[in-house]
Amino acid sequence: MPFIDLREFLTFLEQEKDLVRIEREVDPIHEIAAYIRKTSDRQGPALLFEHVKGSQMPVIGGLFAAQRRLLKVLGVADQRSAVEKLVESMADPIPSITVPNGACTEVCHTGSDVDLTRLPVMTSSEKDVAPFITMGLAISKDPDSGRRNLGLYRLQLKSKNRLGIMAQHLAIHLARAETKGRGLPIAIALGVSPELLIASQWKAPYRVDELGLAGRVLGRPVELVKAATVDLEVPAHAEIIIEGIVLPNERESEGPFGEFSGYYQPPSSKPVIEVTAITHRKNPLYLAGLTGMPTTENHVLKQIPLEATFLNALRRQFCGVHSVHFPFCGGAGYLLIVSMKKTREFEPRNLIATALGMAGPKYVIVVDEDIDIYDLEKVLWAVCTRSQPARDALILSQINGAPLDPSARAPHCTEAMGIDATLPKDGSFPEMVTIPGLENVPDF
Ligand SMILES: Cc1cc2nc3c(=O)[nH]c(=O)nc-3n(C[C@H](O)[C@H](O)[C@H](O)COP(=O)(O)O)c2cc1C
Ligand SMILES: [Mn+2]
Repeated sequence: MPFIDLREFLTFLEQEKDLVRIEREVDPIHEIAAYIRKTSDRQGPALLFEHVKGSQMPVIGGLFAAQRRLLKVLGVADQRSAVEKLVESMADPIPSITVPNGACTEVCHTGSDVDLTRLPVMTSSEKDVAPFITMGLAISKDPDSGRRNLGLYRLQLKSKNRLGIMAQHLAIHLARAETKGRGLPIAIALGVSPELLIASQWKAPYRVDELGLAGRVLGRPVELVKAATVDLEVPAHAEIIIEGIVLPNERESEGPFGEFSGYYQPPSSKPVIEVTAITHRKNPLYLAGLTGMPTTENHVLKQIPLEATFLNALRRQFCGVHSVHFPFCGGAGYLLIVSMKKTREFEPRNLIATALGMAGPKYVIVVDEDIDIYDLEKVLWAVCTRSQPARDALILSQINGAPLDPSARAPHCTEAMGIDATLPKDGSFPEMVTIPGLENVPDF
């Protein structure tokens, strides 16, 4: 079901009784995060905090604490259909359009009027160094080609007009701007429609504008307006826009921050944004997002787009790939399970090498088509009964792999392993046990 903006989605959730209003005043330091943790742990409703200490803005949290809300956005009944829908949509993008006016610029603060501390940015985990914006859609352009990129990158609140950032494709834009001795213009859209958040999690190839996928999921072009102080276009229906420049050749300590692995990421040197404007709707809502021990909305939001990314890429190489799954226990990133009908005996090993080459998963398990990849008991049963460690494991050392892996000895350097748990093609394997007539037993 398409939702043009966050508000439309919230109205829908309220009708569905899947949104709860919290009237009592809550503290953005840890208390909002604790509420979101609780709703995440029980697959509960989205939360609307009406009164937040120190700010006029209401806060939304736990929007994707339960997967059912993401499935509603995509208009499908289950995870498998959601993944297939995104794979189809990726092949058929609808480009965004620029319109003259948008609600996101109703109020405009620039220069000394910029004050990030007026936003109700939450501090999540106990040892987080500062409040972090986690659901900000970062928009930037390649300084050479002008091509746009979208990503959700955590932003550390440093002062009234300064943010730290930890980026992926945007980091390439920054490196290219720096070679020209320039900073990188950036716009961060807060409180965007759910389709935009989902599209941001597509790990599209570099140079591909993820807004095209958002348009396809929405069923119409995403509407953009010109930003106030930087040469970028921003989603017209966002609640809040932060504009600024990622400063060239400037790095500052960022972190610690409690990450999706379930561990704190220690401080390290990261780029810095100098904020030039904050624009917003007249009565803006602030969208918070919890990251931490699986399962949080971080994991729920990225899982299905990540599965679609890998299903799409692997199917291009291996026609027998049936489905893929990044379970939450692997932080929706470290462990990839693939089911396939292999066409040649050792094909799963090629698939493992390809998947590990995509710099994401640290463990890959390949099973036959008869295994339900969403059933981890069955997957591990296949591993235990259909594979031999020395024969069927494939280990790579020292690769640029799983991000923020707490067990890695150096940043961006991990080891990775795949297990081929498929049966031999020639049928030389004991038969699986079955009981005839099981389907005829009446309900009792
Ligand atoms: C809530 C949330 C927070 C995220 N925070 C970060 C982050 O701080 N840094 C990062 O590199 N990726 C983060 N991600 C993942 C990226 O947004 C995701 O991999 C995206 O596809 C990256 O886009 P890009 O490939 O265009 O850089 C986050 C994802 C979610 C759902
Ligand atoms: Mn990208």
